[in-house]
Amino acid sequence: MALLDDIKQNVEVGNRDAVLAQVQQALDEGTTAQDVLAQGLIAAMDIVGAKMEAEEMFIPEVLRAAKTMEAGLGILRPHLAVGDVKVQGKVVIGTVKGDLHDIGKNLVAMLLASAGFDVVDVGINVTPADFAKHVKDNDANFLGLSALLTTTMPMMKETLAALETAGLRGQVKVLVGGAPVNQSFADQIGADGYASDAGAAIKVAKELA
Ligand code: B1M
Repeated sequence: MALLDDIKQNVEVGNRDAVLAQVQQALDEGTTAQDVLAQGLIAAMDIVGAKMEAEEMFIPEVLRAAKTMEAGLGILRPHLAVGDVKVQGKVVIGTVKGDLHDIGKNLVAMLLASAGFDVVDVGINVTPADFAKHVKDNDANFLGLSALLTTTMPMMKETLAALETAGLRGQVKVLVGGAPVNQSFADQIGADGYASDAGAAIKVAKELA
């Protein structure tokens, strides 16, 4: 669809005003929020990622695209609610130590909240000890860990170890995700669940609840 292609291109070049207008236009024309997200916003970040890898785009431009994507997400937010508002449990969610990527984590947090989970987003670059502290302070029964870098994936295992050390592992189900993470890694580190995207995260969290 031409409009979704335009959104994709405008996210890529960081044209915020155009993205805000076009995301709204797409919704007004009856395109679902899920399609705008997948075929417009997320598709753009996949292109940005490929260009970043090929050194055709650099950090300031990537950051601009990321901020533009988040602005578009702001318009989609109320339309992504899944309608089930029964409280499903308390989730602490964050991006692991050494990792500053938060768009995917924010999306997962947003959809979990809209699915009825009580979500405490503790941000980015969170140490294992701080995750354990947040779980304890919030009396959470879920912990969501996001990692976007192969170099930060080991922090997930360290976070599980910190929960164990703090005597909290038994009270909390740990859900992991992020582009380099997969089911076999999740199994290997002893996480309770893995989700490949935000939609799957809700499904897995509900299964674990
Ligand atoms: Co970064 N970066 N980045 N980056 N960046 C990637 C991840 C990379 C794949 C790009 C590439 O080279 N192709 C690459 C990682 C390579 C690797 O490790 N294998 C990379 C790199 C190398 C880096 C730096 C090291 C670059 C440098 O400095 N030389 C640096 C590291 C900084 C750091 O973290 N310490 C860096 C920096 C940045 C920016 C700051 C510029 C910016 C982040 C801005 C921000 O997040 N606020 C950025 C961006 C934007 C990207 C790409 C282009 C896009 C990420 C994104 O937001 N995607 C990314 C390439 C890519 O992924 N295509 C890339 C959209 C988002 C909706 O998807 O985050 O995958 P995603 O989340 C999905 C799923 O993964 C899943 O659900 C989400 C929604 O469907 N999910 C979960 C995520 N968390 C989950 C948790 C769950 C369940 C599911 O349960 C709890």
